[in-house]
Amino acid sequence: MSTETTFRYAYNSLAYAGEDIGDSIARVARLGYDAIEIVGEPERIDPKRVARLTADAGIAVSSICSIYTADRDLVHPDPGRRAAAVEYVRDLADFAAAMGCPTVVVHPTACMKTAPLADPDVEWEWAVESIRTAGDYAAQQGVSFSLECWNRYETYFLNRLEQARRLWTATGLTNGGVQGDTFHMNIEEASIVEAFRASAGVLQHVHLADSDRTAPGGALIDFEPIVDVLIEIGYAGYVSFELLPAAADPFASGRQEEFFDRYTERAIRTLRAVEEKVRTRRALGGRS
Ligand code: LER
Ligand code: MN
Repeated sequence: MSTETTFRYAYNSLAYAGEDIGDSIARVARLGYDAIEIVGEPERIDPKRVARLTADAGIAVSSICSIYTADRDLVHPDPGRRAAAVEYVRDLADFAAAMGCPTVVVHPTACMKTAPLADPDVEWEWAVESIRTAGDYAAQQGVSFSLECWNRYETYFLNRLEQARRLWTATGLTNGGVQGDTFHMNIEEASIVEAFRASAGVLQHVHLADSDRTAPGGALIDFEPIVDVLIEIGYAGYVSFELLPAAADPFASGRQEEFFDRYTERAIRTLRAVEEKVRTRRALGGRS
């Protein structure tokens, strides 16, 4: 019987607003994580320093949490603004490559843009074109994309994984796939488990948070069936905790003390216990 823990855990440093990245890396390493997710702001964060500090701490960079502000809209009707957004995502591919990071999170629109500015079919074609252009460049840097779905209060474009799979297929890209975030999935999917199951083979990245976006174990989501299906589909990417204080706009949620030591410790402790329980049950031939 094997109860070996094989998930690789990461913590998204977005929650550590205002902190020096050196302190964030030290915390994540000290609390037993395999990796840290880095905020996608190449002008503010020095990738060479992150590469050095993570190597010294014995952890990896799992992913880039891209920050899709209004001026980073891959489906904006203004071609100049679309091109600027593509440029941002290409810069993130360079940023990731400089840290040996495998994955850049991609979403077609600005966060908090909740209605289209053009015909939805035309926007879809712009999304395909923008993501393909940036994705071809990322492939040359050895970087993959994960198309993340967000809830309806943050976007009208890609709320459910089946939509992300369709868009991913339309791009024709092979460097990456789709991404589920349990906070968003809990609002939008009929079944989180079925959405992950249907994404077998194309699931590039996972964000975990409880229903209130705090550390798993404190609110409504049952993580056992989620862990079970991730094991069932052979998910081999990072399990990254994206925990944020309550706010409509996730990028304006600010800094709250529990998200530092307290939730960083609780998240990995809770998920490791769930993972061990599920793996043990599966090894004994039990069902969820
Ligand atoms: C980003 O990973 C995310 O989940 C969105 O809520 C935008 O921050
Ligand atoms: Mn997320």
